[in-house]
Amino acid sequence: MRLIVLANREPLRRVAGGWQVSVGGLAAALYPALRVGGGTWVAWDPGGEGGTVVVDGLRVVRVPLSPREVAMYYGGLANRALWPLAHGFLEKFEWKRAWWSAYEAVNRRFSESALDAGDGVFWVHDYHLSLAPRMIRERRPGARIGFFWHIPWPSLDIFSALPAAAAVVEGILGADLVGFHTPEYVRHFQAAAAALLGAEVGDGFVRHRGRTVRVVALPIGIDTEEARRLRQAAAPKAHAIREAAGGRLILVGADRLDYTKGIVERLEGFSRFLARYPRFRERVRLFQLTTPSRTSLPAYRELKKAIFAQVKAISRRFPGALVHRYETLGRGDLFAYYRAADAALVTPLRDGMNLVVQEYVVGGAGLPLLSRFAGAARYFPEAVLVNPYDSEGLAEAIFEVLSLDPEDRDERRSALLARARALDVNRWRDAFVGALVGEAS
Ligand code: GDG
Repeated sequence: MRLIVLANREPLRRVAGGWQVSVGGLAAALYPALRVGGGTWVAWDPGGEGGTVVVDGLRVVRVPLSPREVAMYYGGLANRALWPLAHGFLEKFEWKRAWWSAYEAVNRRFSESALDAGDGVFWVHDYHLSLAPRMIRERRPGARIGFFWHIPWPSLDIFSALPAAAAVVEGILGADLVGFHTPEYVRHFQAAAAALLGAEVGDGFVRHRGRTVRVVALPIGIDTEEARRLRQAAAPKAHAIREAAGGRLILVGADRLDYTKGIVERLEGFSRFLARYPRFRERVRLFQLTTPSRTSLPAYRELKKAIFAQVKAISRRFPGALVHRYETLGRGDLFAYYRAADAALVTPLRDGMNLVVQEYVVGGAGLPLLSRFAGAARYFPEAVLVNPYDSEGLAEAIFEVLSLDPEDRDERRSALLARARALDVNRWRDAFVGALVGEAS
């Protein structure tokens, strides 16, 4: 079987004298499946040159986009329309017809590049490329096509705000198999298909225009073996972090700078915790690790300002209790913080799944606080589940997690570890591809 993956981001990073397949995330997970039979990955080329590169047996077809297309397809439709809507942030949702036209054109370009890659099984990823399954189907009706939506699928009343809502659902239904992280997102997608297209829906399927599309909940995990290795290698750096903290208990938060991640609300909760439990003021340090993201968009620039102002205020009020690092850390450094931390604060306001909590479960030393509104909450019930909007509740949960009986904590940790292993990303990939290809026989 030859796999042809379509995803916005390319699975490459530049190294001296050429390219390397990137080490983390989706790329690393799909790579083993792509190498079998000489797979292809179609992605946006941020350098704008285009062309094909072959790295370690993987062909990467790079789609060049003009700056205008990037601003409209990626900065506009994907990240100012679909992203906020999918996460339930109606007040941040914006719509422009020109963005939609650019989105259609770019989806077409990706689809054509994928079709030009020859015969194979297509696997399309995420909200940037929702129209590609149908576009591929139109040109190659017998194709085998899978689609995975990595972010939440909102309820119908929210999704209906999108003027192109029906076209997005119809685009996705070009696939044979559609995957989401949770049964709730599956139900919401089916409700949209029924209401907007008049499709027939039932247990695990949507029937539309004479075709039956399977719709499944298949939660993504992390590469647990890689995380275990990173944890082991992080021992010296974790020790140095603890030493430098001078005996304080350590908390960690790690996120892309994004309004869905609840960073402002988390810092507010932390500040309340320190105000309410004075004896912890000199006994705790929170490392908030924030990776720059979508920096050209106004909402992200405003959020950055708000976070920096808040960090300043908290640091003034409680010296030494908060360290904010705004940069992209290497994986080794990230895992050193996980390993050093007595608890993690994973408190998104809404998240399709959330991988950070899984990384902390494998790489960390204590229990995570986990938002009820992350897809991961239903798969990690032994975490300390919180409502991220409730700063007083967060303050109490921080107290609770730092005061847990060690036996209880360790039991819950083992249970969480078993759950992370069960979701391993290699299983996820094999389950999705297996279901997709199995349907062909
Ligand atoms: C989307 C959905 C879904 C973070 N800081 C650094 C760094 N990271 C890495 C983490 C983790 C990844 O970024 C973030 O993954 P999440 O799942 O938490 O969030 P999104 O980026 O929003 O991902 C999400 C996911 O897709 C998969 O389907 O779970 O719900 O929103 O791996 O470790 N990595 C490095 N330096 C950092 O400073 N190297």
